Order: sequence, then structure tokens, then C-alpha cells
Amino acid sequence: MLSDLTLNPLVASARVLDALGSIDLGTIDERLLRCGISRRAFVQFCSSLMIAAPFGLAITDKKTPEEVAAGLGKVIRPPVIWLAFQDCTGCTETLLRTSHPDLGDLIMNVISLEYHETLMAGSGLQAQEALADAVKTYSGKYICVVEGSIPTRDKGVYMKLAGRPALEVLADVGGKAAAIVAIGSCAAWGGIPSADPDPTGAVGVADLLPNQTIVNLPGCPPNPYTLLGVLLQFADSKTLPEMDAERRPKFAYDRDIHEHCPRRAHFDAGHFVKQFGDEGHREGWCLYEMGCKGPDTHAGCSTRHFNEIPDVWPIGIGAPCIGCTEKSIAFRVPMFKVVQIHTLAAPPETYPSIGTPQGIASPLATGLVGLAVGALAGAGYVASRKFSNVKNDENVPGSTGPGAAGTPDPGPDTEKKVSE
Ligand code: FSX
Ligand code: SF4
Ligand code: F3S
Repeated sequence: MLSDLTLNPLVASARVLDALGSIDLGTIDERLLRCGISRRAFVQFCSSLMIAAPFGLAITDKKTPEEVAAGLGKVIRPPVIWLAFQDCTGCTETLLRTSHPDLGDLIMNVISLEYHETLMAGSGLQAQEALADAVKTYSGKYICVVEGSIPTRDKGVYMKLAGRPALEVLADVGGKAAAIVAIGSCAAWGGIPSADPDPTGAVGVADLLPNQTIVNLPGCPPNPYTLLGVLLQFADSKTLPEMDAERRPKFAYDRDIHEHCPRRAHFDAGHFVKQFGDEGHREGWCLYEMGCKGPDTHAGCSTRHFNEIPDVWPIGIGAPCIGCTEKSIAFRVPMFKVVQIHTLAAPPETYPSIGTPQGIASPLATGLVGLAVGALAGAGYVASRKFSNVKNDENVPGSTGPGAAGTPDPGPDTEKKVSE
């Protein structure tokens, strides 16, 4: 039986961990019942999970919130050991901050957080004992969440936990985990601490444990539901969602911000904010000329907002995207520098193509294609005016804004994207 102390998820002291010992962690349903969390709150949580992962995540794929809740309720809560290295704790904050207190409580209950220095009551020797106990009890079965980068310079002397360099703690705790989730840009690839001049030689988890099963969830911070989705799928089926070359789950990082940005219509129409506080800024125009990295940044922020509050995400509150999920952009490319636009697509180019499935094209389809070709030519003309390569061409976004640099630099990966 679980000790009553464990009912408070923030009290993960050594005593609690002793009590856990070899006990069954119980299913999510059992846990929610014990904690008096309503079914309604759980179904609401499942809806949020579905919004964060409408496809590509086995636990939510093609299901209703009630079906997701029914399935997830039977899942044994995954034991999680959370390590914090060089970070600002924003990744922990993102998990805790929600506009519904019920939901925050619930989030901390669907997983079994065995160790988390920022949240646990214990400290000093008690905390060390708690970590050792958790690693021993759940060896090979727990998920290790890593927050923050790891300093490697000078034998990792710049960060120690209980006298051990972070490097050693990661090798020990990460090495015994079933899988590691590197949450935040710092843990994924170094993040802010790795910015020039990078005094500590900060790197991400995959640089140190390349052969471990690692999921990267970059973002500064990332969306908490992305983390929960990955943890719960793993707990449910011991599988991980499909990932891209950067080990990022595709369900959350497959599209760029620009594709689904609510300000996209202003981009297409050529309405750009020129200065913070100007009329365009107050009207919610496109932030491209203010250095928005949305066209080069893969993340779901434009459709999956933070804290369950509509419009709570950088562009939603009037700040340009800084490309926080992209290793080659965030903390590397100056904030107000404009990025290269890789696609000249503007409506109707972005609409699905018109085609006949087989046989001879009908006159109607031919007519429609003719119309579409005409429209594309028109859009191409508009786009070419907007994105001409003429230096200081006033029609080129970025030629007059604060990041203006004549012809914008080819961003990272330009060749690949252009050829796509
Ligand atoms: Fe880094 Fe996470 Fe940015 Fe902060 O801890 S990803 S600095 S939001 O919090 O590590
Ligand atoms: Fe949105 Fe930025 Fe693209 Fe403008 S440039 S549409 S603000 S993502
Ligand atoms: Fe980061 Fe850009 Fe989203 S800065 S939080 S990827 S809008």
C-alpha cells in the first residue's frame, strides 16, 4: 500500500521512497481515485493531450477524450527520476503552471515522480538517499527526465551534485534508465548555457550518452503535454513515438510555426510590424521583420498554447519567435535578424492541389486547373515582388526592419529546404 505521504506529489522525501520500496505503483485510475481527482478533470486533461498530439501518438490517435481516458486509466504510472543540471527551471515550471489548479495536481499524479530536487521536501543526505533508492528500486524501468545542460569543460567541475560532477550523475542515473527524455533546449543540445562563449562547455544528453534511448524535447521551455504524451505512451506500450533526425517526436515537431501562425495572413498580405508598439504591432501584424524565426522553427506552439490559456505563446503575446526549439537558431542567431524564407508559398499555392484520380481529365477539372495555374502565376508574381533578391528592395520583408541585412542570410539547412 502506498503511504499517505505519497498523496502529496510534492513530498517525495526519502521516507516516502522507503515506503514505495517494491510496491506496485498502481494504475492512473487508482491513483486519481485515492487523490479525489474528478473524472471530469481527467477527461479534460485527455482533451488537452489530444490537442497537443492530434496524431502520431499511440495513446491519443483517432480517439475521443473519453476513450483516451478509459485507456490511460489502466496504465501503470511510470516512475520518473528527474535530474536538473544547468537550467533556469523553466521546464519544471511549464509542467506546474496551468490555469486550472485541478489540472496541475492531476499532471503530477499521472506520473510517479520519484525524485525531483526542486520539488521534493528532502535535501542533503536525505535527498541523496532518495535518489539512490529510486535508482535501485526501479533500475532499468524508470524514465530519466533531464533538465538543463551538462558542463563538460575542465572535467565537468562547473557543476556538482553531492560532490559528484553532473557528468558522473548523468552517466550513472541515465545509464540505468529504460529511456531518457531530455526536456528543454538545454538538455537537448546545450541551450542558453552553450551560447557563445560557452564557458562551461555545455552539451546536451545525446552528446554524452549517444547509445541510450533518448527523446529530445527542445523548447525554452517546451509544451508540457509533449512530455506527458511521451511518458504516457512509453508507460502504456513501452514504445516511443516516431522521431525525426534530431530525436524529436514528430507529433510535436513536424511542422514549422509559420505554417500555422495566426498572423500568417498578414505575412501573405505584406503587413509587417516595423517597431514594437507601432500601429501594426497593436493590430497583431506579422513579426517577421522584428526577427521572427517562425519560418525556420519546428514546434507546435502556434496551435498548442501554454497554460491552457488561448494565445499564451510568444507570437500570441506579440513577441517574435526566437526559434527556441532549433539548435542552429536559438541563442546562436541574433534575436532581431531576419531569417531566409524557404518557401514562396502564398495562398492559393498553399491550398491542396486539384487533380483527377484516374483516366482523362474532365472539362470541369481542366477548367479548374486552368484557373489554379492562373492564380498560381499571380501568386508567384506577388511572391517574387515580396521576396526579390534586389538589395534594399523595399518589397523584401526585412530590408527595412531592425534585423535588415540587405539580402537575408541563407539560414541553416537552406539547401535541403530549398530543394524540397
Ligand atoms: Fe533551459 Fe529548462 Fe530554457 Fe529554462 O530547465 S530550456 S533555460 S526554459 O528551463 O533548461
Ligand atoms: Fe507568424 Fe512569424 Fe510567420 Fe509572421 S513570420 S506569420 S509572425 S511565424
Ligand atoms: Fe519557442 Fe518560438 Fe515556440 S520561441 S516557444 S518555438 S514560438
